[in-house]
Amino acid sequence: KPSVYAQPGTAGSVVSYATRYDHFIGGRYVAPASGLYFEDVTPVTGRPFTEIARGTAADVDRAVDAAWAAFPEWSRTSPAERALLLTRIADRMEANLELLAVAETWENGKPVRETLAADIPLAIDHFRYFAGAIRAQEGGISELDHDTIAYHFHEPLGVVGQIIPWNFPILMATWKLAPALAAGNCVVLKPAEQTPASIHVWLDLIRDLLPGGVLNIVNGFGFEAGAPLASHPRIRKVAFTGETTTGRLIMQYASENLIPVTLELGGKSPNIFFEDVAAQKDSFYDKALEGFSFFALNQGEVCTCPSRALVQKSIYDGFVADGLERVKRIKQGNPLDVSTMIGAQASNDQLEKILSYMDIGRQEGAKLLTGGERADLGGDLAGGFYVQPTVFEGVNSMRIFQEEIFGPVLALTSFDGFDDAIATANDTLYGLGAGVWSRDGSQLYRAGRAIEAGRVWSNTYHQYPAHAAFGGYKQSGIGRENHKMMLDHYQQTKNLLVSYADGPM
Ligand code: TXE
Repeated sequence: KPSVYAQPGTAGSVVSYATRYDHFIGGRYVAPASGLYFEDVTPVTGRPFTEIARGTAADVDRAVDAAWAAFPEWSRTSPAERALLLTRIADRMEANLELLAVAETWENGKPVRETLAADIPLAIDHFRYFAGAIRAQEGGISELDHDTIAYHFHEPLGVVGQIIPWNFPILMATWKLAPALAAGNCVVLKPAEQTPASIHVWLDLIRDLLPGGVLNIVNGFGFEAGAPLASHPRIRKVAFTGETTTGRLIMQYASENLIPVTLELGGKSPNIFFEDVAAQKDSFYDKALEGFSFFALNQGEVCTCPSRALVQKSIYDGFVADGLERVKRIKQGNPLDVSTMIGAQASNDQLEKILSYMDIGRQEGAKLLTGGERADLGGDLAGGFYVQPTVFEGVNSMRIFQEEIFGPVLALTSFDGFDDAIATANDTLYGLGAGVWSRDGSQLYRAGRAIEAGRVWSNTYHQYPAHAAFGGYKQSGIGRENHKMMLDHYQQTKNLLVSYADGPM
């Protein structure tokens, strides 16, 4: 394997993007009704590399029609057939791991060492997991009396709308598509306008496996293509991942049609380090320091980013000094270099948002411990969207502790004891993720139960297996993703109540 992958469009690259991507509707590429396209920019260099169809309500309409046309046949395929198809998608992806990993890195700016080891393998496993889950799913019967039976069947919802963000384009598409397709639905998916192209690279690899109309992709912007999809009167459910304020709008649209929503929204996850972590400077201590530095993973563009670190006062100075050493060792550079640990932010807008939060932190009196600037990597990367891993020390009432920054910016504070830690951890509008670090199993358990968040990692962080439920408490969302329980969000229950008796009712 190369130590640095060649840039798409240059000699030796494993990826060649098309110069233009249309919508994918009814099994083929379709030009946008508006005739308009927009530029897709790589965060690696800040330069445009392809054009994308700019979707509008007319394109969404067409995609919803195509999806309904495919639904009768698709919904009657057996679970075994659908499972086989998902497995074939997974196999195709596995055989093209480097292609997908480089495409994702070029599109999003994240390091190729992560797309190779995490994003794409997790996406592959997701298809395999839901292939197994749908095979293993069973309905139920209730015997009402000797001759009367209530059968419970799982039925697909129909055509579902899915709107995804830009922080893990292929993985977020997979999280939404695998359970929806496994359950027998047809889908209209809208990628984020910042990162549509890698999804099309994926689509080109697998599209011959799917019957036309089962999966439709309409590209475009939130208000132009996302809103017409989420508010379309002929979709039966909308699944969304993105900002909390957009989630509110999605729910409003869905309320007009009285359809279910699943929302995976923002976070401000606490990462709590109890004093016994530092009882010895051993491999566990080292693991905890790694957990401390994980706020910079994926450039901090993770809804569960451990963006608030809470360190017990008795170990604060030593632990933070060691933690900062660790942060300074995070290697920043060309995302296509396999040794790079932090790459580029996904868009210029996101870069500017992060820099403005750094100013906010300074203005509200937080103390800058490291970073705090845009990273200038020079050469070809000079125009890319790079930010230094940054740590601010302050108090939980500050805006940088309360608002989602979605960048490699850590807000660090201390706590006295258990109750103080939990109160600070829960002092947030959000409740998506959390981390707890301790050598005391009972303390971990009590903290895990007391924190108001859908996922609490104990002595680990940032693991996303397909079979662990993921989703938010409070303003971090509604419903869950991953785990076989996700099938419930894409199915409805049909009860058939049958009398087999010949006699009177
Ligand atoms: O999100 P949006 P943005 C957070 C993060 C980030 C901020 C803004 O803090 O800085 O949100 O990012 C589509 N109807 N997260 O502006 O707008 C949009 O086209 C229908 C956290 O990109 O929510 C895109 O496909 N769709 C998050 C998707 O929604 C609409 C991941 C997400 O975009 C729409 C991303 C509308 N009215 C951002 N408006 C996480 N929880 O992982 C936008 N969209």
